[in-house]
Amino acid sequence: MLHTTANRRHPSDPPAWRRRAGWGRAALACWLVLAACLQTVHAEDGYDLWLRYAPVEAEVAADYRARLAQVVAPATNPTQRSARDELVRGLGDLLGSAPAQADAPGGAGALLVGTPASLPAIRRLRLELDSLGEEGYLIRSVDVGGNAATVVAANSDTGALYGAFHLLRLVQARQPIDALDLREAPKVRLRVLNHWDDLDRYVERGYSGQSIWDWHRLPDWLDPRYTDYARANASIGINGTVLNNVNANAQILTAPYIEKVAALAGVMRPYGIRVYVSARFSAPMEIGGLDTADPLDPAVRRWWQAKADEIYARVPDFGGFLVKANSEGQPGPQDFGRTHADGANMLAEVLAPYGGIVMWRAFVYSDEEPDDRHKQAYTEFVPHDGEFRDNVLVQVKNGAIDFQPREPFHPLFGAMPKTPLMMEFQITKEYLGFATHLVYLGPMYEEVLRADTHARGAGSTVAKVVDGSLEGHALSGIAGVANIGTDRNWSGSHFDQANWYVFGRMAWDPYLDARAIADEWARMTFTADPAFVEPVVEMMMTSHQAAVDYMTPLGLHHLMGRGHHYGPAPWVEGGPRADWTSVYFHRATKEGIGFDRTTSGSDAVSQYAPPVAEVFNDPARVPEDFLLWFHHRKWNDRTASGRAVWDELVHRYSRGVGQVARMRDTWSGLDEYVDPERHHQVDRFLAIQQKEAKWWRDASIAYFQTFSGLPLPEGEAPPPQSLEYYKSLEFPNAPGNTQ
Ligand code: GCW
Repeated sequence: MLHTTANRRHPSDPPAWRRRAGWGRAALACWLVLAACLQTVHAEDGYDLWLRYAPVEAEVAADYRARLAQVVAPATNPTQRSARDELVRGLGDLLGSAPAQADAPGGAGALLVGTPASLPAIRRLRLELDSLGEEGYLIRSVDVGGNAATVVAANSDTGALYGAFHLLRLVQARQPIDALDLREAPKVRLRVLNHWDDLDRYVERGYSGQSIWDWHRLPDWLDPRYTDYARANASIGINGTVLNNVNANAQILTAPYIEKVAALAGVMRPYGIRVYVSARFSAPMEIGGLDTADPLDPAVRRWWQAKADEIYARVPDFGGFLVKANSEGQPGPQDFGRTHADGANMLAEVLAPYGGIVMWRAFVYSDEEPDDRHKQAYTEFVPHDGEFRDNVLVQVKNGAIDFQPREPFHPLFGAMPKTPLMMEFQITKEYLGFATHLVYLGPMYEEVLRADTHARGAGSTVAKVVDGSLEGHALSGIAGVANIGTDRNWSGSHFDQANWYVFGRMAWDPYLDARAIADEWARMTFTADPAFVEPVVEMMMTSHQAAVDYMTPLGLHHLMGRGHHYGPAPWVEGGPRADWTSVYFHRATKEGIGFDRTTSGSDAVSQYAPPVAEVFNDPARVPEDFLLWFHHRKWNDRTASGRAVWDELVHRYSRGVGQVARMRDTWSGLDEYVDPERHHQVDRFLAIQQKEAKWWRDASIAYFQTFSGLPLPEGEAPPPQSLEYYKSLEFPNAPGNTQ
């Protein structure tokens, strides 16, 4: 429940962003006004993310100040210092004056933060902490010597740091803190960002500037941004980062780069974050002078062992390797006649003594086998279930094709019970409008995590596969391809910060609710005023379906421009491989449209457990969002709405465009709650999105109509340009393309 006073607002009050800054409130002390003035000098540029710590309304600030008057938190090591500094800074900014700091609680309103080992006052409370594990924490309202106090307790300093961020979140979201009894422990062990960042600072599929890693100036120059990156990640529980692109450069494994990696590890360590690198499988040949990278060759194994020893000598808590092997031209064990298991196990063996792990990607598809690309990862990996060492995770994209706007869950989930499967989500929006389209990914992540694999009967959700609970794996992980760059707002757009945020929150707990996360994010990032939060959350929650509708409705997929993936290009055909064309995926003819993956088609459905396969195989039962993913339908076949396939397709394209228009309206009516800088940019980006949504609709309809030969349903506007016009558009400099 919210503090009721927090959001009370009189129509004649100044706008929320001004009130927050303290303008015009005569009751405030002079120094506060001064501080507020200074604050307005610094434009809102999004740099502070959800850690903005904007002042809470004066009427509630007093309550919070009374309850959090004094921070009692040891600071004898860097992690403890991070927690204490964050609390002092956060509470100070939120509540208008920094809390007192003390070694032991005294008087009312003490906030105890630490572990039984770090703080005697916590030890004396005899809290039950065992079940919280290494990284969990509890937050509780307690009585200390007859005074009301709050305790944030954990078994480790990192757990206490996570608890400190949680407490700040409560204040930021204006939650009551007088009767707290919260226990939190992450459900997934490895919560990792994957940066597709090259060593020259180019970011593959990056839409927010250059790589934040300034490799050239490392290790001597540590950009303060690295610390803010670590803080932001720790605040949502992310505990690992893979620094470089999976299309890896072996240079990262050379001595000078290991020094640079070590420097970054030093910044991340106090925040509970381990660093990992993407390893190029052929590195022993490229930088080691060997003439093979065969994983069973003793010299190759010795080379990797020496490399692991070298890395751990510099980075004792190094996380391990991420590997993209035998995929899209990357080298791998198959080049030497070996299997994925041979390759992964060789690396796992050299890391095991140090506690390192291997994240081996299952995003593979062969150029020799012209089988439905949907099926290839399953075909290649399932036979190796049980062969991987116990410090290997197989990292599987959420769907079988490639981060499309919407995909059914990957059939590998539930199909490799003996292997921990790590989820790979994409946070950067390669196929979802880059950074300009407002698309909140929470509903998409939620849909995949809640999907039922039926691997062990009903209720075997993807979340249970991923968190290890379905098969009892201790090792578990979720990875997200980062959307972070040098742009001042980190993610290229203000609303893409929400995707970084929701990724972290769901990696911590894959059962969380996308709407609830949007709500807490909006409160922290903009304002807790419900008149703002409610419409914004609604807009965020509808945004994913809107994008699916205007780009790839009814289960269509992979129709973006070749290479850069910007804009509609359902006409793409020819070139080096069939499955790099759009026509391969939509299969439109005069008769109908869609990829037949039923038992009478490519039979990809049979890779799912029977109850799932039956549903996907049946055009009357398959969720309509996946109709053309699994079925080739005639243009005049009826859909659930009663409309013919052609009419439904057009209807959905237009529905998506209409939804973006509503999002724009919503946002433009919220200017009084948001600072002008951020409001303006979101407004302009929504205008771009609306233009591009319409482009998607028009170009797609113009193209598919050449097959269906059918008129547009009544009331539908024809595309304003010819198909030739849409086909003629070229974007050689679209961002993020592979170099
Ligand atoms: O989605 C595709 C991207 C590639 C990427 C690949 C992968 C890093 O277009 O840019 O390469 O997936 O996931 O390996």
